[in-house]
Amino acid sequence: MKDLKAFMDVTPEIEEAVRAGKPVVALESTILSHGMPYPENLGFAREVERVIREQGAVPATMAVIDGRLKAGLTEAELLRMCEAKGVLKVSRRDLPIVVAQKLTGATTVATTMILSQMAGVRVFATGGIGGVHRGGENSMDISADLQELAHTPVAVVCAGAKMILDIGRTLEYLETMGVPVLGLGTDDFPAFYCRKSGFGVDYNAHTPADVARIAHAKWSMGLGGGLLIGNPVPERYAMDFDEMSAVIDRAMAQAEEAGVRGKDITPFLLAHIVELTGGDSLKTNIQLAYNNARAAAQIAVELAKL
Ligand code: PSU
Ligand code: MN
Repeated sequence: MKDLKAFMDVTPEIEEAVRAGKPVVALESTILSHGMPYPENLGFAREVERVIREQGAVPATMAVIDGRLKAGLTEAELLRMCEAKGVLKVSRRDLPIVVAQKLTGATTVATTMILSQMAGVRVFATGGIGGVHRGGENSMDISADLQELAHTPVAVVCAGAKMILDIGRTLEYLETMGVPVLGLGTDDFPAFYCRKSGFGVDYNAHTPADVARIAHAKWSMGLGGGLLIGNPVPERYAMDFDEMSAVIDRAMAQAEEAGVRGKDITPFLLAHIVELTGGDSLKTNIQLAYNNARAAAQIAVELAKL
């Protein structure tokens, strides 16, 4: 990456781990600033880092603070992301603006992948990815996350995609862009709150070691680009598919009524889904993200051996 030091601050711990080839796991900050309410997000932000350390990997939460790209946040910076006052949602197209204007923003999956590549981090844990929105064939609302997965060499562990998206078209798009979609111990691409979406993955990679070997093969051959790993929410935290479908339909009707568009759609829907489920969806969201952090750390540990 060009002139990394001019734009990015990597904590000494992360820099040292990357240099030594030790396992590091990236985390996004949009899930904090625009995906979960305060103060639950702060408890989550701390715990998810602990979960990664427990597996023997180093967490690297990404963000843009006063125009500086950050890999690894201080406690004060984490708090700032969680309070989310004036914190923008930063995808690829927003990055030059927040940097040049010295603004503060939370990184989406796409931007977290970019910052991961800059910092030399190859594995990233999130909750759900962006994708082709329902009605995307008309609105052309397709998250930049999908293009990033096509081009940026990071393995992204997620719990699938929410039913606010058109999961079938999201998977078709990923196929077109040449992104391997793996299940971690599952044949089904998960649907975030639920373990199954009704759509299959390309390949059931049964263990973190399998995922690491596949990622290593992809990058060793010079194929570049990312991989998407679907890791289903643990059974005891999973929600009922039909119930969640109804909730999501209602949230989408509310968005339509409020005339919400573009980058504000996802945060709007996430907040309304939490409200409509009386907070149950937040508990599931938090647990699936821990589950992904654990799996991502195990993949990073395996990758470090290759
Ligand atoms: N989906 C979720 N939770 C999230 C997001 C998506 O279930 O928090 C966030 C992620 O940061 C993702 C972004 O990268 O929203 C996608 O936004 P958009 O569709 O505007 O690209
Ligand atoms: Mn969009």
